Amino acid sequence: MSDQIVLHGVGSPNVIKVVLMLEELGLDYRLNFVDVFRGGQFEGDFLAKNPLGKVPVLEDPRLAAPLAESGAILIWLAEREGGRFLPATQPARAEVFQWLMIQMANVGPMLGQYTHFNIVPPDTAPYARARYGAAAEKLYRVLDDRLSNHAWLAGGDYSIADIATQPWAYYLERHGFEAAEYPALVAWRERIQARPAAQRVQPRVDEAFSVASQATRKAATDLDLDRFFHRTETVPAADFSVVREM
Ligand SMILES: N[C@@H](CCC(=O)N[C@@H](CS)C(=O)NCC(=O)O)C(=O)O
Repeated sequence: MSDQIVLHGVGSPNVIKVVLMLEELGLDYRLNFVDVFRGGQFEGDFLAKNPLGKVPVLEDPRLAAPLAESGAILIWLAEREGGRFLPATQPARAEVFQWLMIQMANVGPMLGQYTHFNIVPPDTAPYARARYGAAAEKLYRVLDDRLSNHAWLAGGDYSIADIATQPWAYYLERHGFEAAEYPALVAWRERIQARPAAQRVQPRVDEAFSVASQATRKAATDLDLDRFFHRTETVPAADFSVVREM
């Protein structure tokens, strides 16, 4: 392992949150593109780093082994750097973990599913689309309510809970919701985006992932896309060709 931190990923929110954290901490790191649309996450080399076959994965010379799961990576980096963006004492620490886990267990999975069922043709799974749409709406509302009377998700200070959730907040409009109806969520999202560290994220992500990602998306075969979406023989066929143009 080299002595530089390496973050394996693509330009997705679960990866971007770690890039934001690395920038906030001012750490030296390199981004490595994993070709998820062509099955790079299922290759032996990558599965040895994360048996779940998902990005992000962090390789850090100070770790005994590659580390997967973006929430675990944020906690590791916070503690590695002496507790930055994570209070050392309770009960403030518990509140950060609560909002971090709301992101990991709810915001990410539910918004991710809604994104998926928005991509497939509408008649493929109307029930699933409605179900995850309702879940997404509830979560955007919970976040907006919380942020309407707290500057930061966990209350006191900007923390890894905010860092984990902010990249997901950009799905609000993409999911068809009116930004004006979620003013506190939008103001908080933009407040983070204005931070110098956040300003450095997109250029790094674009340089490392965007061109490569678009190229592999376009080149992905139907079989590649089936594997990416974990489609099985029991799931009805869908036309995923729209993904090539994303
Ligand atoms: N809970 C995981 C989720 C990671 C995840 O879903 N990663 C996606 C990209 S955002 C991925 O690797 N997808 C490829 C696949 O599932 O095959 C985390 O937060 O790190």
